[in-house]
Amino acid sequence: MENKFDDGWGLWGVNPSVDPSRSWLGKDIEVFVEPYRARFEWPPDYPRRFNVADENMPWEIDYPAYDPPYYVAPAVLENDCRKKPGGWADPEDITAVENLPRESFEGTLLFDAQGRPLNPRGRCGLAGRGLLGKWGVNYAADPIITRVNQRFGDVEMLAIERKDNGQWAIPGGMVDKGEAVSRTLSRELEEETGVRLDFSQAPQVYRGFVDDPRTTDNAWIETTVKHLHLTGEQAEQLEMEAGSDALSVIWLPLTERSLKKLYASHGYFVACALGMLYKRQPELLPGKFLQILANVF
Ligand code: RP5
Repeated sequence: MENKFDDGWGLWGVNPSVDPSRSWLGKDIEVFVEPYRARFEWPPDYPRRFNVADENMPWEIDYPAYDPPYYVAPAVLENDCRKKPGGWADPEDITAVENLPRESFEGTLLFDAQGRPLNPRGRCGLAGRGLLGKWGVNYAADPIITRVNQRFGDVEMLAIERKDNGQWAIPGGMVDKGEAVSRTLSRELEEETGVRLDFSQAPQVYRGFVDDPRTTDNAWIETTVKHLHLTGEQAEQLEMEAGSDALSVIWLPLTERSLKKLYASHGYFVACALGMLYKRQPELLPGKFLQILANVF
């Protein structure tokens, strides 16, 4: 069997040598996110990551030569919740963090000798928190909204252009302290796109690690992804306006190329959401889109 990760999609259980029109339709879509961007990409203000070979990623592997740079962004230090009212970041001194989670969606967490949580996907070449506020898991929520463009027959998603790097993305964001995830999904969608939708009945696509370029050995993002597919009429009624972290908001036509260029793991999440939709209600997606899904899976 070929390496499942060759194309960067990180799909479990799909053998690309099998006729895809028969293979993925017969199986459950199991979403597994590989840490690739978390090891080989980083925002411009980060130091260069220490290069970690695949076999040295697991923390269980003894790796005495491992010497990642340490980085915490000034914005994180400035937003220390112990120093600034309403600050969104943990204190830099990890011993001052109250109720540090011992587990996450990924399971029971490991800790290093200084008590710092360790990334459940292993070493990724950078210590500290980088741009992430919380030590360990930083919870996010990702609302996927799709439609079929009535005029052209393309499947499209509601996408924002991120202010930090200009990439198209799902209009997701971080879960606030004590907030229910269905509330985060609606709140982030409205803040970033102006669109108001209820996610309490939306099917869940995924829950777990996101391959985000901000990831470090001691801070990472785990998300809950839910999907709403709208009729043409419902989509027409939405009033879109870019806000907060978005430069613009559009209905982005989904092609193999646009899916692969979405921020972090978002293209993979969107493909999985539509694959799952097709399995539930095949009549909702145009035949020409199935070729895109078949190529992805
Ligand atoms: C991504 O970061 C998650 O999937 C989510 O979409 C996003 C949250 O971060 P911000 O958009 O708040 O920066 O990896």
